[in-house]
Amino acid sequence: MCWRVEPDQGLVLDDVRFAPAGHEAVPVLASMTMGQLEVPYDTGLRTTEDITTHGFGGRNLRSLTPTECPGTLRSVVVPDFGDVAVGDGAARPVLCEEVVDGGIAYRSEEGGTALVARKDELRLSTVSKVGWYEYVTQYTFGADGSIRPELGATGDLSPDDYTDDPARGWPVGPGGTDRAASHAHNAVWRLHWALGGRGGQVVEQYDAVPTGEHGPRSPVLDGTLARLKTEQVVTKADRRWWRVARPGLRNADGHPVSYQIDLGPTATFELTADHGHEGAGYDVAFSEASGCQVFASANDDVRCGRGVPDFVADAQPLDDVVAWVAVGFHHVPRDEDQSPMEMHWQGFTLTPRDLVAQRADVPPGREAVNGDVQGEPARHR
Ligand SMILES: [Cu+2]
Repeated sequence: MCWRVEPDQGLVLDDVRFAPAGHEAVPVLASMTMGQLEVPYDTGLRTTEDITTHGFGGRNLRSLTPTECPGTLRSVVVPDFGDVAVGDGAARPVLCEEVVDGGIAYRSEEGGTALVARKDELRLSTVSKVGWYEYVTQYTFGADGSIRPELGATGDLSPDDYTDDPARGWPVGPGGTDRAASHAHNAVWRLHWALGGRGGQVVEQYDAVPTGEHGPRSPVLDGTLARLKTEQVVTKADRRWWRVARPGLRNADGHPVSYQIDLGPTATFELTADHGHEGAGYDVAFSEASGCQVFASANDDVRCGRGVPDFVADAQPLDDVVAWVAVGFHHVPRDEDQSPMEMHWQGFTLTPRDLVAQRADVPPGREAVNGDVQGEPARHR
């Protein structure tokens, strides 16, 4: 994996690979970064485009200290672009690299012996100050191969965005005064897939739907995988997820390797620039990779479209796949937001599905457990 900083997107990760224990590293993503962040206020009076107007890089990308980063601080020359002026750049410590505890990875007890391990996670993060808000751009790589892109927001409530309307703000001062305006943090990540290398990628949508039939003990559901052959936008539903697979690359069980896109909590949104476009309110979009389709909205190269609805409009066949993952957080301010504001998080998870034939780090004694073992796993050796 490599990292770099762009004036608009801030942190960009390139050539992301994962090496399960005892296996060679598998290429997963050609690149991963933010594609847009909009903050529209419920009053209708203001929207900021924090990536394309202000930028997460340049001067907005803040230098870190061991207080923010107990791990390793990494420096890079950050060109001095910012909201105010353009000057020279200097090498500054902007990237935090740390290994953090990810909690219990597994526990499996048999015959009085518990096989248990915690998991390590590699975490990369940067901090960008945009106006009154300070954003943490964070990517967490689990030892299980999972990847968790997240955006944290702290700093302070904008002093310019108070309202008298109780439907559009929450009082954060004494009594009913000082209603800080509600607003959304609408983020879109851009993931350029390269499972086993660029191209040859296939996108599928999984749905499990109740049939209405009840078996003797439980309701009966039908699970289906549907191929998404062309560029399109998709929306969330219960028990729905998507995966990017590479049919030409199979694990030892003969299953195509894939990664699953799991949306966490999200308030589905339309970016303000997409208003009125068909398919503007998407949760995930899949487009064929293009070097000039960089931002989810306000994309500056108009020949390639202004944003995601334009990128998918010609329904090209998917092969070299970019996924646009949209996660919205509606922020109703509360007294505790002052001051400073406690960090709030939004994001999603990429989970390996059949990258290897068993878990990525099989502990001793479980090597033979692969499929229906007709009994207790530890006794089947
Ligand atoms: Cu907020």
